[in-house]
Amino acid sequence: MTTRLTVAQAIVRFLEVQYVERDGVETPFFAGCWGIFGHGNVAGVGQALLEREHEGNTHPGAHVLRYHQARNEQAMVHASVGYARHRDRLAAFACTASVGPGSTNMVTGAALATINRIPVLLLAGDVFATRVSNPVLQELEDPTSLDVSVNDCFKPVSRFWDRVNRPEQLPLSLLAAMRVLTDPAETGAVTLSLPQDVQAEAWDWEDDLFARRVWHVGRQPIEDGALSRAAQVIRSARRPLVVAGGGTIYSGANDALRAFVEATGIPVAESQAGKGSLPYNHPQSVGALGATGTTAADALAEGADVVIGVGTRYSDFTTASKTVFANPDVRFVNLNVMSLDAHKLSAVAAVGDARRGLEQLTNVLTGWRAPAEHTARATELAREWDDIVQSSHEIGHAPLPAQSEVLGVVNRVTRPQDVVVCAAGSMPGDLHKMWRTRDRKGYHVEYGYSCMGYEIAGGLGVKMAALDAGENRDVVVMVGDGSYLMMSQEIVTAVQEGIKLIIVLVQNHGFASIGALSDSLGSQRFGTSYRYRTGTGLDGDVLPVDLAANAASLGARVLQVNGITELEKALAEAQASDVTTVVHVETDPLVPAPASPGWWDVPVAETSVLESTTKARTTYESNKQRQRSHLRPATLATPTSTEERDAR
Ligand SMILES: Cc1ncc(C[n+]2csc(CCOP(=O)(O)OP(=O)(O)O)c2C)c(N)n1
Ligand SMILES: [Mg+2]
Repeated sequence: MTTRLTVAQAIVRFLEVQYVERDGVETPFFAGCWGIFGHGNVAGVGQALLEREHEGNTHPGAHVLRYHQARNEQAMVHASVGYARHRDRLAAFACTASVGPGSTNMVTGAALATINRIPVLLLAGDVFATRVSNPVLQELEDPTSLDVSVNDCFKPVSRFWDRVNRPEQLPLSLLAAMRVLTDPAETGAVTLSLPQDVQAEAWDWEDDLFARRVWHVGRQPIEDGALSRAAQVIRSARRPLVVAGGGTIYSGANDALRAFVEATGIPVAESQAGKGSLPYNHPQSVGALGATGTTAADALAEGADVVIGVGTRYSDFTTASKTVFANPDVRFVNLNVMSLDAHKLSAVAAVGDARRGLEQLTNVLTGWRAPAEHTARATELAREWDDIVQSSHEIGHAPLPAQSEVLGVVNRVTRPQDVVVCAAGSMPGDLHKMWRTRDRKGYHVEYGYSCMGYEIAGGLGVKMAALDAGENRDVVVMVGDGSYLMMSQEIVTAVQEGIKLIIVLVQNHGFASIGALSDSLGSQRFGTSYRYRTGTGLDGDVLPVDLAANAASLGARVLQVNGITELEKALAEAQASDVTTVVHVETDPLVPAPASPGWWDVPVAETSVLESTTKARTTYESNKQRQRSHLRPATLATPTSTEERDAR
């Protein structure tokens, strides 16, 4: 049996019947389709979505791919990523865009999705396959080939990329796309490039293409050999440390992690994506690791002899650019579903699902514990850091509050299950160090791509995910003025969809983060604050921008506050309200958060006429000395005895 449909209609039908199953629970994979229409998709995928909406209206309850309108294609990919991350990658969105700029606007979103290992399906409009009308509006004309279009830009940022030039190609492309999207080790952006003529072309499709299809997300165990190598290294440890990454959370391994560390006494440090793996007040939780690390986590990493990475990709922020693991005999055991990550830092590679793998490790290590004084020291160090955090909430800076005070209030007044969302600027580092996470999904900072502009769009996706999952959570987006100016237009989408966000807009007139970085690197905060041009550069008064008025003009309710007491009142109002509310607060950009001992490798000019730069270069060179390559295979016996190591 066959059904005659266009390529676009067939895609929509197919997406509607894709399901995932994990741990026996089956759910639809696609939550809907974001789209902005132009000539590259309006009569193709656009027409197909319209037809299905019509179907849904005439047959209420029909399972149709719901369409959502966005303001910007990059933002709709961000919203999709926010959604899929909150749903632990078991549900995702498709995004349809027009040919040319509509599609290339999604490239940044694709990179963000792939780097964070979050699924999103991009249906990128492309130029005619038949080429008769060439060059079409917005077509790139490559003099060397007629087979190249701007959509080739998606190749390095997609985990699967295909161009569907003929209808017959579609079934295999769709199946390949689904396999990658639902594979936890391979997932990321998947791009199907769809020539505008092919989208509208009809074909007689085998009905089997539209059969309900379930993609099974298994829990791959660590194979026996790797498990015993991992156990052997861990048993040799006297100062072990777990580094929990995003994979711990996506796998739902939180309870398994807790059981593993409670049985072994090993403390847990967290990457940005892994924050929330353990609640902040668990006695073995030592918080953020690395360049934005807590004094507790970084001190434990410094002395660690065995580091157990769980679901982490060991970004430079996590390893403090490979300075944080300073013990010359440190060895790594990496539990990761992705072989690439499992093998990093010359580790014993334990390829497998985080939850299943932690259960196996708990089992094989039965009876073994880290020295009690090590566990006790971790608890003590974490308590010391928490005292530092508490005082940073209470500094009473005037006339403008410090950012740490703002974060303190937001953290205190939100409920454990509420989600804080952030991505770029000075807040991600401050949140990583200081946010007291009480729920496994309570902390959502996009720090794989750290993309300015993710915040509001991503937060919208998180809230949609929470609503779809029937969860009662407020989503609190923390956004700086720089990020806000880059991408705030999805406030309109939130208003349109009747979705409530709480957006805390922190006005500090420029890039506090890069300003501080620039200062520390001898670049004198050049180009990092928003100031009028004078005869000497961009160093005049602050600009007269009114972001509160801007947010109000987009349809949000806006509460403008002065100081911490008003902020607390406004947050209570926002919590009680059921509409998207922007709380606008001005802070002093020059008050730093409590310092992290971690370093971050940002190269400084080797030669310069500026004294600030040459001084910074000297510091840079001495920090470079601390960098480690971690080349020694973890399975080699350590060259020094435990006693010698302890004496160090
Ligand atoms: C799209 C993008 N461009 C540039 C950067 C580099 N960058 C990181 S933070 C930042 C400034 C952010 O400013 P703001 O949102 O006001 O936050 P603040 O630093 O003031 O806390 C810049 C330019 C980035 N991360 N993303
Ligand atoms: Mg700013």
